[in-house]
Amino acid sequence: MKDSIDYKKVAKEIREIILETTRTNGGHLASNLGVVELSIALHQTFHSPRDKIIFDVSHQCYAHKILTDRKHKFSTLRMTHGISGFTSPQESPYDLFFCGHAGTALSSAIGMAVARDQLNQNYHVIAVIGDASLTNGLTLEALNNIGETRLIVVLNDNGYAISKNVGSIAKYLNEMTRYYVYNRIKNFLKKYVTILPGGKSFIRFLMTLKQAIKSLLLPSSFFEHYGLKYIGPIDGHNMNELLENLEFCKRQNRPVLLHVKTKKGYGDPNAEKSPEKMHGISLTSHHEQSYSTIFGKKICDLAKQDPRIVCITAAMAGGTGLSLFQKQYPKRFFDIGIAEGHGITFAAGLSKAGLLPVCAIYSTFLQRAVDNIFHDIALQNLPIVIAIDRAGLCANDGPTHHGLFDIALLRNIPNLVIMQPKDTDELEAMLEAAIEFRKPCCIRYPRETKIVSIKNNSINEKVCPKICLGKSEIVVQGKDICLIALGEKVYLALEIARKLPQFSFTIIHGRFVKPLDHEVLLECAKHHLSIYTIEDHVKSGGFGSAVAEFLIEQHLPIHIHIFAWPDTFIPHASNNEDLENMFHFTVDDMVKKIQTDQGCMSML
Ligand SMILES: Cc1ncc(C[n+]2csc(CCOP(=O)(O)OP(=O)(O)O)c2C)c(N)n1
Repeated sequence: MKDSIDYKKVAKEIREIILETTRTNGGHLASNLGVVELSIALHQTFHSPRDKIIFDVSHQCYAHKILTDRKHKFSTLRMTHGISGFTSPQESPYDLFFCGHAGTALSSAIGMAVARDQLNQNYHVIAVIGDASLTNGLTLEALNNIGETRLIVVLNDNGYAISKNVGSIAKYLNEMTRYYVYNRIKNFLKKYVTILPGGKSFIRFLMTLKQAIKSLLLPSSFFEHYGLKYIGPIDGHNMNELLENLEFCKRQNRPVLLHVKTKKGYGDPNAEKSPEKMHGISLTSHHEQSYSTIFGKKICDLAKQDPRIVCITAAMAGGTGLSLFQKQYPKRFFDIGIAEGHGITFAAGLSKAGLLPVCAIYSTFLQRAVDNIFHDIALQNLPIVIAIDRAGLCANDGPTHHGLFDIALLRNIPNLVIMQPKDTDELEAMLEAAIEFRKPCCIRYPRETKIVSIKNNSINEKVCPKICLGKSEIVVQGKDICLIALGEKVYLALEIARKLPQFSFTIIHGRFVKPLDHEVLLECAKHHLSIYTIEDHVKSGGFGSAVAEFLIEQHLPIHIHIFAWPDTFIPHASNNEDLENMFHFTVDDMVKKIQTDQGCMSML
């Protein structure tokens, strides 16, 4: 049956669908182009969903989706009510986990394989993991636990994370390509020498020498120390090699690792040439005024003045805007790989020894490092700046990528300072302040800005031009209703006030989640009937919740309402506006709520 399939044709068609869809919808292009043959071979060899194929990060699951009943829906990728850019069990029984963070595949695969054995079931468990995700701490912990569990690990080695893969494991994998030459020689001998007279016994002789030759020629296999049988490396674009080796893996009664070499972006000349740029195609292109770009430029300016400043990224130099710093200060720049926890604790060491570390990490990935922040930074009260990028909605990527939990995870940790700027000008001011505070400081800011920061248009510049620790900014002084907003939501508060001219509004930009501006909050509570807080974060444990906690202890007759995201996982969508409409989080929804509240209160 396999011989009758024109794999080249299938692969070509899949690549065309991926290219066309990512052109209009954005998404992970280069990683997906690289695993087309591998995905076809996996589905040809195994019987998913009976056999369990688990993708690490799962950003490389497009061919898998196309091959598993979602070809007709693929044009809706990452769109509102469309299919997800990651695996999603809600969407298909072929997708096992909601996944978007690196390093989870091996742990969950071991779990499933152990459960299968305990329940006396019989299916294959296959973890597909990239070379960069392999370096993740969680993966290494899982490797240490594989023992004799029967499972198959497919290592998709393209030499890249988003940028070039870093660290000793990357170097080691590179060295393993020597196996490639060895395998070629072995296969050649098997194929041609056996047909010669006496060839078979010559081969047998060679095979007895195999282990000796292997240990002489090749670096010892890292994976074999963990109990996995190492196979490869093989050419991940050669269907015969893939099918033959996956069949071999299937027959093994122990953990095996198949090392597959692929080319990121394979099949598209642009993506092959610039795999880093084409890792992800963004619809909202990274414009000059994005928070990440401004952060990158400002940190370079500050580094010019202070030679102690060093920057750390966990494999996200481009996304966080740190590429500029990397170029200007290569010796002061550290890409530590997909290792957020290590990055934070590494920063603690740098700080203790006299440097001024700035770590730029996406809100959702920082969740991995909460204990490191608690234990290694806050408890030590070390002066480190954590730039929390992508705080708030990240519409296209969905629940694994929205940055909606960082405040709740961090604001209960003593010593931390947490702030959010209302625009990119204020981000610059906050970075300067954070360096001056000499404390552990987090600055959260969103991916997208609706407000292009225009100098001289910064609201109420006179009131508090400087960022003072724990001081909010009074934008408008009124007397009926007080709106306290965090970050860009202050512009939304101004819009609410414009739509409700019958009320006199006080509008405050909170600036600090921690320490909170108790003085201003108290004044507001004393002189207004209602306080509304607005933030781009979940309600529980967020900024509004901090305001409410403080005010509840003041025993004042004040009505408080928190505008924030509900206690549920927010799905992906074409854009943030669709999600705001879906969850009634628009200006008009807030206006309506305030009108209803005030109407009710006036009847009392
Ligand atoms: C914990 C975590 N940190 C960062 C990321 C961002 N990220 C998405 S894909 C990727 C690179 C993954 O590289 P690799 O596993 O080698 O797969 P490839 O894209 O090269 O196929 C990174 C860093 C993430 N998904 N999860």
